[in-house]
Amino acid sequence: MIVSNRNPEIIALPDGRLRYIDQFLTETDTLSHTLKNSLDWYQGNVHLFGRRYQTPRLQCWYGDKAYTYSQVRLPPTPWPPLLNQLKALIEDASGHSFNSMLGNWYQHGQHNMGMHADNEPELGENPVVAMLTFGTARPLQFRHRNGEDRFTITPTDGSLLIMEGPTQHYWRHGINKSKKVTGQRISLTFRQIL
Ligand SMILES: [Mn+2]
Repeated sequence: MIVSNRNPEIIALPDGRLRYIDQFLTETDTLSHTLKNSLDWYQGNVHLFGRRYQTPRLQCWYGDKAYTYSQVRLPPTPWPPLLNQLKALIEDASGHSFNSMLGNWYQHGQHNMGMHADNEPELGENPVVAMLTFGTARPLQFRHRNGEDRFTITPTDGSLLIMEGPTQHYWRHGINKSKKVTGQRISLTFRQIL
């Protein structure tokens, strides 16, 4: 595993801050193949208005502490060595520490992620989320809670995107369905649970 770029592009949003590192990792084909085969992927459920729906993507979870996400409690799960290596690289590049990772696997264009903020209380005052992307680039939409400001970034294969500062207070983010997308995307989102 080789880090090829460490120079972040700093994106100052109103009430938010992103750092984006294009081509952070090389050899992404091998990595993404290993992640698909070795991580414990499952199709989760979300609870909305008293009903249960299948999550429109596969997920996996690794963490030192339990995490409650969309009203589902995820128990502590030990880290595979590869994830530990990736975590160390991201900690080094970002200057933040992480103790958990939520993975998302979008297998086709109908897999998506609704608009949300990663603002669960156990993520602390200003949650930091560091997102590694593998495979097909899909637009990540940001919408400010003021209903006016919008921003779109399309993280490419091997990139690292860090969301930090007050971003999760003021902005929601999500990935839309797309009829044009045929390839697959994996994102690994590292967090710190207090
Ligand atoms: Mn998120």
